[in-house]
Amino acid sequence: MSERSFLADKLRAGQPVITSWCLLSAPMVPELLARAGYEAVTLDLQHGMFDFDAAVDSFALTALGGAHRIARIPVGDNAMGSRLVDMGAECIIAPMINSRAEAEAFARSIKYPPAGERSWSPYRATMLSGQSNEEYLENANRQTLALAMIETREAVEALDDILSVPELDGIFVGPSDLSLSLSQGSALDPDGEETARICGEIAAKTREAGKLAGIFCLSGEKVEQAISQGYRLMSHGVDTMLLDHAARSALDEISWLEPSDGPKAGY
Ligand code: 3PY
Ligand code: MG
Repeated sequence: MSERSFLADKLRAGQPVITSWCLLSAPMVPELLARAGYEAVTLDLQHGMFDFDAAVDSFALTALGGAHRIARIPVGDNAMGSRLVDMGAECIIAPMINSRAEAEAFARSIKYPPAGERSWSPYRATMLSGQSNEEYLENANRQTLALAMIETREAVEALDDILSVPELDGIFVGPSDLSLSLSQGSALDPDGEETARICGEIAAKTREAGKLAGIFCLSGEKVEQAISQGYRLMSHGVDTMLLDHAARSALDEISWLEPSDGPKAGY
């Protein structure tokens, strides 16, 4: 991928994009995932182990590997979103957005005036995207995506309001938290029928509103289902799970070894 290829353009053109998902803070992991063929890499600063320095290095190596740069910020940490777009993130995913006010505050934190209040100094983003200051200023609000996570009953009920925020580019569904919220904490069922039905409705409303829809998936089957529902940005492949799976498969080749009965990496 050239420096001049932008995630926002692909998603707005309706192209499906698969992102791997990183919890480990070793910056070479995103590079390896990019080189292995993931078109985008998401650094998870909500549930992952990243500090800011590791995220900065990880974006640089993601770019070296030729993939698009996405980050999920901690809950309510809009200041972190602003810092990460300065460091070259092309898309920020904000978890647990439950109202129009939260969606608006988040989206405005990563858009320059008049759309928002992002403060100027994208010296790393310009380098990684191959743009001058002037080009970056002209393009940043369009090229830098703000996606609000829909992952509670409250958010589903407020979806029309959330989608009415002009500065918000789209949504990203968290099916695990959504299933927990829908069942009032009694069932973690990201792949359940009810969760899938609601995910379908969320995608339909989002597309009707002319916004982008993304969703967290853990399998190829879920990615296919998501695409058929209208989603275009799908996660697939969490670094810890990929490593766990690869290590077990590698050891399987040694015929005299007993397979490990240790707990598998989950999510
Ligand atoms: C969820 O499924 O709740 C997520 O946030 C995925 O990371
Ligand atoms: Mg979640």
